[in-house]
Amino acid sequence: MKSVRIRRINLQQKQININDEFISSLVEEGQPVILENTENLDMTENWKVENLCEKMKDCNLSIHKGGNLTLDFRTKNFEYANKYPAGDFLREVASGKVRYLRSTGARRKDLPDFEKDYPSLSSDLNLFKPERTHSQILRISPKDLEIWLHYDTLDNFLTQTVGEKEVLLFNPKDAANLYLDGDKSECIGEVLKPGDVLFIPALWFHCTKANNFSVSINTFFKSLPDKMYGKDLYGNRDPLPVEDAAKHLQKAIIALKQLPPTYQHFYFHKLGISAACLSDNNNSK
Ligand code: AKG
Repeated sequence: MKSVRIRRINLQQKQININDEFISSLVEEGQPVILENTENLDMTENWKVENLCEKMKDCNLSIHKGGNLTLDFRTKNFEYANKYPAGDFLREVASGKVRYLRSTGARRKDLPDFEKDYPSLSSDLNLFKPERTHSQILRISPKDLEIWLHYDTLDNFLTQTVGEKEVLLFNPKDAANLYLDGDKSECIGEVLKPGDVLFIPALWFHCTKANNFSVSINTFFKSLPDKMYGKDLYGNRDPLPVEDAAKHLQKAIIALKQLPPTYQHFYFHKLGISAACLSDNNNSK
């Protein structure tokens, strides 16, 4: 398996301000990058568990609760618990219990908005917010908690504020053979330290493991034209043109299924080949 070192950009050394122009250049490049030496994002001292308990004392949380540190969305080896007092949650996380916060909005249908939902925390940080931010999500995990491999359809900044977190990333090009062909898979494993910000381009598969008590905030933002996004609470709904294409594809499959198996096989293959040609053309532009 080919392992590639992820690029790190030291913001202070390079005198870079994170602004929308810089963000557009990252999106254009389409590669994961760690931004390090960011100002005022390392909360190791300010957000010790007892400080967090005080700052979040009025919060009731919707959390993931389970018995296995490897959370798996497909087998749902956890349950959701609502109205969980933040103090109980934080102390349980600190003692290593399987609890995980992926913050939700004020009401179930609201998008998470870290600044609005947790003002006592957000006022401590100098967290940048891209102009086209979709949602900002607070994530708190115990030591050794692993999050399943997945991709999101929005671009993302994952900001590490307390503790270390390992992140494994896979290029979307490897989607078809992530598990099968190690030779062709590109694997990028990295450790995020407090103050690091990882840019995860849309569609890059990622999974994480907290090395210790960990607090992160992730910011989903949009980079396709607005009209391509549907209503989406979690940042993982396919762009509308993809949903449209899927409907056409479904129609194509129904049409081809009228034919005898030999014809079906031949024409599925033939249409598959033309789809591959189309993507080659796109790549060479
Ligand atoms: C994301 O930012 O999309 C993640 O999946 C982060 C999960 C985590 O670090 O807890």
